[in-house]
Amino acid sequence: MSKLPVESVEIIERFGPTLAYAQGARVDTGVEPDKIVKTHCCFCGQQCGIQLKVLDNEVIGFEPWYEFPFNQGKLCPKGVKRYLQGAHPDRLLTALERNPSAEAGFSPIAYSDAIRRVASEIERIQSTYGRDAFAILSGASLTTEKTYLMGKFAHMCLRTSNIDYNGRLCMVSAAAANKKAFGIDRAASPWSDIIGAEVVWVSGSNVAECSPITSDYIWQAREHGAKIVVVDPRITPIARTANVYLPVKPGRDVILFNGILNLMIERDWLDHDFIENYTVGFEALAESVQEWTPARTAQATGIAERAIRQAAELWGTAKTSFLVHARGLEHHSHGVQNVLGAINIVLASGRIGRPNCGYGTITGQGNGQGGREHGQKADQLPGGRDLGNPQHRAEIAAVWGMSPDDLPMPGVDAYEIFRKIDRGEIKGLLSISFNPLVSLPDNSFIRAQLEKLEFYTAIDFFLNETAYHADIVLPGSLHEEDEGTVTQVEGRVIKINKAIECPGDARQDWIIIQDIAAALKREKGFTFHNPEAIFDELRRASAGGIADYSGITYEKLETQMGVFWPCPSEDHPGTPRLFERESWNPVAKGSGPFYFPDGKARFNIAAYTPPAEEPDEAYPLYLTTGRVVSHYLSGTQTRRIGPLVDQYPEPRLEMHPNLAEKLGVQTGDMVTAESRRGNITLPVSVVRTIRPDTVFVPYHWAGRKSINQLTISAQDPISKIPEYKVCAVRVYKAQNGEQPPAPPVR
Ligand SMILES: Nc1nc2c(c(=O)[nH]1)N[C@H]1C(S)=C(S)[C@@H](COP(=O)(O)OP(=O)(O)OC[C@H]3O[C@@H](n4cnc5c(=O)[nH]c(N)nc54)[C@H](O)[C@@H]3O)O[C@H]1N2
Ligand SMILES: Nc1nc2c(c(=O)[nH]1)N[C@H]1C(S)=C(S)[C@@H](COP(=O)(O)OP(=O)(O)OC[C@H]3O[C@@H](n4cnc5c(=O)[nH]c(N)nc54)[C@H](O)[C@@H]3O)O[C@H]1N2
Ligand code: SF4
Ligand SMILES: [Mo]
Repeated sequence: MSKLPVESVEIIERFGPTLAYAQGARVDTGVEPDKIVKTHCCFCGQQCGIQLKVLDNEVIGFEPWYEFPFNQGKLCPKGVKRYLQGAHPDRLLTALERNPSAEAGFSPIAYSDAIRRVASEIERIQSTYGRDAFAILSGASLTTEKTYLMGKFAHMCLRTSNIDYNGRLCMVSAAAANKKAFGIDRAASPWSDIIGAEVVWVSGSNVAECSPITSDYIWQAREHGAKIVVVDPRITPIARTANVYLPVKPGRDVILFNGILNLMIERDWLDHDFIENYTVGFEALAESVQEWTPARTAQATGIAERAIRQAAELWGTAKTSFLVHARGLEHHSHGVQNVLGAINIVLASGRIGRPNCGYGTITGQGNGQGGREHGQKADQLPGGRDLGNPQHRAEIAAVWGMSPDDLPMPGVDAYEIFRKIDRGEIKGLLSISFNPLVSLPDNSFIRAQLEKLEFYTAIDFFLNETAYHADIVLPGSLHEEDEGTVTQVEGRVIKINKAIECPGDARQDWIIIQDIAAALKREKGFTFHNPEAIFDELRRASAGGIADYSGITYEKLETQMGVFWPCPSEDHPGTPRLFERESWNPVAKGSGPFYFPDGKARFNIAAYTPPAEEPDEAYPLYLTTGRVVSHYLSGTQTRRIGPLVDQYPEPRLEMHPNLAEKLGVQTGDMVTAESRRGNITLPVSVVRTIRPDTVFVPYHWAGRKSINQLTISAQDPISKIPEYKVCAVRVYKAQNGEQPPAPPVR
């Protein structure tokens, strides 16, 4: 059964006009709503509280929710405009089946027929090629209930090893490093600790555009006199107000942290008591950073030695501090080492686990935190347990009422799933809340693999670019069409409330998954009647694990406006600040507050390895990629919200005036950027806010506007995160403003 080739690019051109605007939406004109629903934003990991105004089963606007403690009514442009997406004409209202001709696209099909077809293809593929030949790609925009159900569906219903999720592209470097250093993967401190910190250190995070409410916390700190240090190859909005800005050469952060630690040791800016009593491994680390003298650090990072010394002194002498980082540190083939470097300077300072001191990665996806805890990760079981650990397998098998021997062994990461398709080991795929054709690096490889699948089904509320390649598309639910929980950036579990019913034949995602299980006649364990029932099982499954939710109830979430995990019993208040000496800790038997048997944190030697691809004569510039404030991820949602499209209609390439002069281009000119994998032609934006050896392009667009045509599929050996933040390119003025042909699909 071979797949009909469908070129995404052509489809985008055909469907072009409807992609851009949410014309159908009723705009808030002060009409009295039927009801107002307190819930949270559907986009980033800040999960701002918002009140949705609902009229006739349509979200028509919003009101600020001032009482919700995290954002206190504040919202960014995406949160303000999110309500426009629901009424978009592209909203999937029926299941779709691919027509037998590539020209004709899809036709609506009855929901029950679509489910039957999915089940029979799963059955056929698993019985012909083995259980692991059917893979699942899941997402961290889903509620925690759904992510739990996806893990259970893969491991218990399909018994396939091959499930992974889009958090693999996101916070896994931080997760791996946090587990190595602290034994737990969660922000160490609530954001309220930022406000009273003397120094706030921000590495690789464009907070003003990507975690706007976090910038508000940093501004409040500054108003209280805090000094701000920002490390980024670009002078992002937060960097413009920093006391010390360090314009690091892409891929060198670990060197910088090692250089800072070298100075902390030399000047004795260390908390000896903390290091001795609550950590292990400092001596070996101290020896390893000897080589990173200020002069060598400056030379390797491209930062002036004076600025490095200033930053070290601010950090070293502070009494309270908060260090945050995001993907600029983590999206590297040595992302875990970068994060370990950051954690080392925090531990050496001893400023963690007490008021006004803290550390955390800024979670990206809406449920980036909850979505990485309960079993949709390739090697994971609920409660942050390990699929490879016999005791953990037995614990979860007991909750699920199955034999541990029937649980599959750990599978592979999301990119490796595509390599397995290439090798013919995976023949079928179900994806939910993931758009890999836009979001994975070197995406012409991904397109080729989608064409090799014998069967592919996607669950989404829009026909995203990956779903163009599906055989069956199932209409899932928007955030406001379902209830459940998510865990936001600080580790606070919160409640998402349903505002409207799914339109047409669309269904809540968890119902779709249970319908597939029933059609497979494997419904045991998949007969939940509502998200709360799933949550109650999740609570039991998480009990005794590191990510312990057992004491959290929907009622508690509503009345307390969120509960921080771990929360091991119903009378437990939750744990806003980790690593306080008196904090509850199921693992530590020793005297320390960290999540290892001896209670001590681990220093880890953080080694420098260069990025997988460095500039050379043929490709002399660094390309780094990321985001802009008005678009979200692969753009499936925000490219359909008119006012956000108007703010930033298409990708632009940022370059420094010195480079622009060398290339003979000005703002607005079309340039072509080329890597060893692909090319893109787009307008240039000449800015003084970027290193002259680096160009930046946001990644929210598809087809020939996707910068992931150029990025490299190199991955961190531990976390398997792709190296989105560094590859080598050449850039030149586009001939007659035209785009060269795309390289042939490999
Ligand atoms: N507007 C908006 N907000 C979002 C999202 C979105 O798509 N749009 N997505 C959400 C998600 S899932 C995520 S993961 C977060 C991402 O949030 P961020 O990580 O803050 O955003 P990015 O733009 O990916 O990258 C951050 C910064 O890293 C810098 N950088 C590049 N290379 C390096 C390097 O080698 N070292 C250092 N120190 N910095 C480097 C870039 O210049 C950029 O300013 O945002 C979340 N919020
Ligand atoms: N070049 C480059 N590439 C990157 C990055 C970068 O910095 N540079 N960043 C990476 C990062 S950090 C991330 S997180 C990834 C994100 O990449 P993806 O996860 O692929 O991006 P999304 O746009 O979130 O795609 C999710 C899909 O889920 C759908 N969806 C959202 N909510 C729900 C829901 O509740 N139910 C269902 N059924 N569907 C839902 C949306 O409509 C969308 O089609 O991109 C990565 N790609
Ligand atoms: S900061 Fe994030 S959660 Fe808050 S409104 Fe903006 S996109 Fe939504
Ligand atoms: Mo992300």
